Amino acid sequence: MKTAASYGDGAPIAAIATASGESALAIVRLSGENSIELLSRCFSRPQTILNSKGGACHYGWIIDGVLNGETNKPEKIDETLLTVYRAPRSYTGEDGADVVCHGGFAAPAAVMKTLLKNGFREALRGEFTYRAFINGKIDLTGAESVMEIVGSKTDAARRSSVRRLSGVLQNEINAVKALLLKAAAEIELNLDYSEIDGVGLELDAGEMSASSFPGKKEAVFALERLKVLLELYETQKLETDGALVVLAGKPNAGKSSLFNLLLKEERSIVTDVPGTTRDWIEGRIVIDGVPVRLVDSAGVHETENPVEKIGIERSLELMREADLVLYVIDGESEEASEYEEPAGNNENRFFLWNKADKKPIPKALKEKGVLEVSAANSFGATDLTKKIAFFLRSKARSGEKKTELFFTREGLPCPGTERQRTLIAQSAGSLEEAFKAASSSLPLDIIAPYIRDAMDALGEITGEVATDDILETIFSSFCVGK
Ligand SMILES: Nc1nc2c(ncn2[C@@H]2O[C@H](COP(=O)(O)OP(=O)(O)OP(=O)(O)O)[C@@H](O)[C@H]2O)c(=O)[nH]1
Ligand SMILES: [Mg+2]
Repeated sequence: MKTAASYGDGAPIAAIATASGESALAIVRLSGENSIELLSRCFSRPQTILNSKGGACHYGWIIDGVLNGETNKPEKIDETLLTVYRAPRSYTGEDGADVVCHGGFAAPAAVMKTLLKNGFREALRGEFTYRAFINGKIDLTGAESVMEIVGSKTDAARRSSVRRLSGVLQNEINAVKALLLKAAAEIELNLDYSEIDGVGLELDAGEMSASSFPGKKEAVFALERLKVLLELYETQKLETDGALVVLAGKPNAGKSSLFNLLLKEERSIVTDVPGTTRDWIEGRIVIDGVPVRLVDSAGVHETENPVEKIGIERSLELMREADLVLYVIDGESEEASEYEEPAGNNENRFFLWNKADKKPIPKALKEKGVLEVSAANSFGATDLTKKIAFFLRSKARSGEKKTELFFTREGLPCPGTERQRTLIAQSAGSLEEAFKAASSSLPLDIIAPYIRDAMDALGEITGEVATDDILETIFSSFCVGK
């Protein structure tokens, strides 16, 4: 793999920016030093683009062998419309162009081949965005949001990424950093004074409680804001990835029947043979506005059958991962009324008494909160979906602040990637360490580095503090042409 340094070499690069496949049009993108001059060597109207001031569209043909010294008869490659950009007014901040040619497999590939012949090299993954970042056109949160937009599977995900592209997260991170900078400055000031005349610390200590320190007010506020970002991330994850809801229980309980009922389609095989579902199957639904990955799993029971065993292992694993387990009890079975609560976390679990059409739920179980349903005639389904949605919503807003925020957060900052979340958590962790040190009455020169660490972690989010390895990791996960 190439290192980040090769991303930044400024060389003229080109890439097909659209997905391969039959389509009306495709875009071949190019950027870098001298790129317009190189392009003019294989364009039917070279002077037009050489004279172009940028931001303008030009019609012409990509031609192979016009000015590149080849003796072969020039060959028309494709009819194009291209937009020329002049630095710094371009996506990358460099000279460049977007060549719109015909779509499909052959035309863009031929245009690309011609460009490579004329001095361009193939762009690395994410290299255009990398250059935009290096040239100060975009910060790291913006760069990452570009890939998030490309990868968005729901409209909610797209909206959230667009907010980050508009700099909403960057602004919030910078605002928190500014608070910490103020805190750090106050600490430094006190450190300096205490060095000069030896009174700074004693004076402050006299004025403040034991756990206080200069700049603490700002640091506390900063931590609060970081915590909100972390909470919003969890909420957004639910909104974009969907919550994992797993149907589990003994064989024949009616898991697959309930799965089909909730999905409103006959996806999972239903028979009266226990052990019908061997492997788990997933379907996507939206329950009262909450996106859900609904999973039907193999019934859990004692077995020697190696195939069933694997399926059961997977069921148990899914139950552990799930945001919510719908544990289905076969109401018709003998042992139903004295069902045993399966081991594990009961907080994330609803018990469903299925086949209520055959046998109503015993009062004792109803009082314990077991829900009565019938996959056969949809009894209890509306109540169940409401309860699922309510549960998932409450789970997502573990903090009280989220109550009003959930699903009404247009414009609110929110981390979009695991990298950003980890760094925010790291920053918050450093601040908590600073408070701990303060409450142990440790001196300011012990507290100060924690505040600086917290700032550095935030700087890494926006890319202010970022090494080549970090950049390489981020940009190499992009697609070519982006
Ligand atoms: N009367 C009645 N029968 C039901 C109901 N739900 C499921 N059944 C029947 O119960 C049997 C088992 O249903 P499934 O949905 O395949 O059960 P499962 O839990 O997926 O079973 P496994 O995949 O074997 O673990 C089938 O014959 C269904 O028609 C219900 O609400 N009422
Ligand atoms: Mg089944």
